[in-house]
Amino acid sequence: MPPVSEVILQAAATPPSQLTASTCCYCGVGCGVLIEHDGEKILGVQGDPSHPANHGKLCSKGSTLHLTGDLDARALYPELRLGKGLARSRSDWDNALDHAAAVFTETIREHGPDSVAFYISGQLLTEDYYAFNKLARALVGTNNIDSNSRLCMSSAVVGYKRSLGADAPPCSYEDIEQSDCLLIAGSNMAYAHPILFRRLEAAKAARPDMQIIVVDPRRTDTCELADLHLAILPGTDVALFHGILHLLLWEGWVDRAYIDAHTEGFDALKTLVRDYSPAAVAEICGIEQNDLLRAAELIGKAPSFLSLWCMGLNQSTAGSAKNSALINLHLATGQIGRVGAGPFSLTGQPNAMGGRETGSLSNLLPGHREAGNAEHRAEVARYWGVDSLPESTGLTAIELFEAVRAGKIKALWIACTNPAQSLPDQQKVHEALAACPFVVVQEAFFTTETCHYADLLLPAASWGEKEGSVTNSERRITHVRRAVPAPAEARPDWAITCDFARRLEQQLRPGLPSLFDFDSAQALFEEYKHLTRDRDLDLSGLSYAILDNQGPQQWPFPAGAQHGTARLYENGRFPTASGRAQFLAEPYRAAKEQRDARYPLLLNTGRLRDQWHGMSRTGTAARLFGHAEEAVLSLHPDELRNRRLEAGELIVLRSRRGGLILPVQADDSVRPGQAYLPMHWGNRFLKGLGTNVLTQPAFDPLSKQPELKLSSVEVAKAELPWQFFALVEGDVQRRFEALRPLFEGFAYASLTLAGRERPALLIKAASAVAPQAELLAQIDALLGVAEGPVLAYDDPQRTVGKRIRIEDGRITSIRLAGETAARHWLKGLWSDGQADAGLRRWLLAPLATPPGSSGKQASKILCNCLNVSEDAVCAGIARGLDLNGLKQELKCGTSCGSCVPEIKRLLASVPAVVNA
Ligand SMILES: Nc1nc2c(c(=O)[nH]1)N[C@H]1C(S)=C(S)[C@@H](COP(=O)(O)OP(=O)(O)OC[C@H]3O[C@@H](n4cnc5c(=O)[nH]c(N)nc54)[C@H](O)[C@@H]3O)O[C@H]1N2
Ligand SMILES: Nc1nc2c(c(=O)[nH]1)N[C@H]1C(S)=C(S)[C@@H](COP(=O)(O)OP(=O)(O)OC[C@H]3O[C@@H](n4cnc5c(=O)[nH]c(N)nc54)[C@H](O)[C@@H]3O)O[C@H]1N2
Ligand code: SF4
Ligand SMILES: [Mo]
Repeated sequence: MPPVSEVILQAAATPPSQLTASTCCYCGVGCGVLIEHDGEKILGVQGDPSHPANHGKLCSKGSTLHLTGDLDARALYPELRLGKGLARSRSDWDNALDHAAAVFTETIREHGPDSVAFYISGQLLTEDYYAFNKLARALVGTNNIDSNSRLCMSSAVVGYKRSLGADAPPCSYEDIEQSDCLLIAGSNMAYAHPILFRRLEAAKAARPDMQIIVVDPRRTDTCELADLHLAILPGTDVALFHGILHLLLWEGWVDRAYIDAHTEGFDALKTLVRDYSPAAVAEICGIEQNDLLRAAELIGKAPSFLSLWCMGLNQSTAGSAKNSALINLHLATGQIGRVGAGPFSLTGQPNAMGGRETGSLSNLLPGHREAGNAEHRAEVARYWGVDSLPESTGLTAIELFEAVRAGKIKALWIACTNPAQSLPDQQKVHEALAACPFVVVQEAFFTTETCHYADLLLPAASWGEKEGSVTNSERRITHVRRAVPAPAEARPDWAITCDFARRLEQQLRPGLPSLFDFDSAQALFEEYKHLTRDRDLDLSGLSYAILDNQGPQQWPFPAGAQHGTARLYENGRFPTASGRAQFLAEPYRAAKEQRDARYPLLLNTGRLRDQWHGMSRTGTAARLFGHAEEAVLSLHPDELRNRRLEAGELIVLRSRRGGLILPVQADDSVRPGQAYLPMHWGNRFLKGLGTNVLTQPAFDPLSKQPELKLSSVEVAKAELPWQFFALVEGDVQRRFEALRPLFEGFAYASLTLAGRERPALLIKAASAVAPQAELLAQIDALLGVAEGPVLAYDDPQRTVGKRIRIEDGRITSIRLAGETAARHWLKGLWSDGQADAGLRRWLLAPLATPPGSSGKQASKILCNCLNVSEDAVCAGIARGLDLNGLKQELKCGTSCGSCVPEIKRLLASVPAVVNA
């Protein structure tokens, strides 16, 4: 601590901080944030009390936003590669965009407009999205523009459109709170939509009669709120929903009057579900018949019934069928268009909705129109003042990258997404990117796997640095405001896109008035909004001024409206040709890839609580690794036992498409026969091509959404006796960049961050034999253990070596080679800021484990806000504390609340000492 006078002086010298109301850039809940800044730098973040999504609350990710985004990881200047195999070098905007326009022009002239493609993102703002869409369709003349929403929401889009006639989630967040019965299917909202989950927790506490059913193959933290958890076998949801409808019919719990007045197609569905008897369904889904009956009864008897779903339904080769089978239940019971009722798809990314509205999937056009519909094309072409829009079908994400690999796409523009981490079947994606003649990557962080392939890297402004609008899961549009300028030469996405487009139109439409004469995000919004007029989403009555004066609004908000629309279909009329909702009668079809003798486990992938996707942003904050330190595969304890594996051992995880080496852990929330791996790992943080080297590119026939939740795999012990561990404090991003390439030669290498106030780089690696001494010397130099105040012990014969740097009485760097048993003890000493007296004695002796040390790993941090570990919580429980006691004594769970479900789970599983 500096002397008090200094603190005051410092405070007096810094300009007063300001607050700018904006949004969180992570999930689709769409929380409002107040960004605290000094006009230059972001200093802090608070929940916006006036925002209707979160009323002032933020989760563990939102509340740490100001700790992320290390400038050392940001893309700061345009960079251009002048030939394959050469390194990229710094360029300037004029050069960079002229070059891009020249390459695109040449490619389009030589190979036609469909030889170029745009792959964009649900994390762009609506205005960015609109600019890209106009660029691709009106100027280039291609429908090859797709977004990562193809991996995320496209099954829900198909579901809503087929069943209800338009792509519109009909509910509001209030409906979740007011519902009597909730079905949460394939959504781990405790991790993925935490603030909405907090709202649900509060609603359930206030009305304990509210019934919650969770459908998920895993026992997730979301199950902490469940009255009934159906741990169905992966991919069997359609059978489950048909089985429930079968029972609703049998018991007379359907709403005949609603069906007759407002729907079509019920008879065919009735015939279909006759075959879905409780016995058959229980067998297919791997659940108890009684649980199935109970689910049907809860739904059938509930005064109001609402369902929430996310990737467990959408990311499937049966994604469209799963969506429609679930919506069928709402139509059959008349549970839609009423308070507390309706089929409510949760959106993943902050502006997944905006992408759908502006038509940024290859098959869509702005204003919920269809690219395949001639009338829609003519309407949009007229509005844009071009002759026509392209007719040829655009490629969807998986097909698009396949076309890149096949050499059909010769210039690819990627913005705000990291396909070299997030698409399935990564081996092929990397091949595609390596083979593509010209790859442009518009990115905020240069560290992503995709940036490696960029021939042109364009630095984008990011959270807090850009203006525009976003739509959250409940159709609510918020004005995103800029707090600080973007660093160095980074620019807002819409500005990059429009600047490029203006250069391209000089080549492709010389002499004609510009289609991209926009000088602000607002100008784009104003043009875009009129394309929604008289469409189901009509938001033509909105403006930035209304959003500023009246706060965030839910569409539809037509011209002249006084307020937005909380709930759709209240009058039972649907935007279909007949005005009636459609029942869809599609049978359950098992996923093609199943367990077999060679690949006996089904791999499921999904989110961690504190990481976001490829971790370009969350992975810069050491604190966010406190909850999950590294990539680990979860297997049921029985599966470990069967394979004679110990928790913590390295394994080779293999699918038909590729393999990964990483440690395994025992986890009884995963059923035997299954495995779980977080989706976040790519080649940066874990050597190999990441989680998605294993996953399948098979996709749903209608939505083209890939099967990211189900791949068959096998697990075997990895024999890698030579082990390495290092931890080095300070300057983490630069050290990361310098050290990461040196670990290419190791079979296993994990590089993550650790610590809180003193962030450190944490490295674990292993190989069959010791590496060359020169490589180790290079690594040591970067770790700061090659010289200076370093304690060292080397046993070259056993290729064992230990080095520890001590400064000011504290450990600042650790390197263990050959043998790493002391790593937990040493990491503990580092974290406590000490250099134990026994350290020197231990170091100089050829002992593996330190004297008096348990060798036990420090437990994970449950409460990231107040730094409370799992061990501390377990000790509290053992002393007899309940949730309130733990909150009072340890303070855990009292800030953002993200850890409360996990604490409850521990309370249910750790025996308390009676009378302690
Ligand atoms: N912390 C965090 N939050 C996020 C994100 C993040 O990266 N990190 N990303 C955001 C985005 S873009 C998205 S799309 C959402 C995703 O939000 P969610 O979909 O809730 O998250 P996931 O963990 O991908 O998957 C949800 C659950 O589906 C289950 N599941 C797997 N297979 C099946 C099945 O066949 N049937 C059923 N019923 N369930 C199955 C998995 O076990 C998993 O628990 O999260 C958003 N929020
Ligand atoms: N195995 C498996 N794979 C999955 C999933 C899964 O559940 N399992 N989920 C899928 C889903 S639902 C999704 S949504 C995808 C997500 O996959 P991606 O879209 O690849 O995820 P992100 O890492 O969020 O990528 C966004 C990129 O944009 C950059 N960025 C941030 N802000 C800005 C900005 O303002 N402008 C620009 N230009 N760039 C910016 C970030 O640094 C980051 O690299 O992953 C999919 N992949
Ligand atoms: S729930 Fe968390 S991650 Fe999602 S928008 Fe709110 S603060 Fe951000
Ligand atoms: Mo997503």
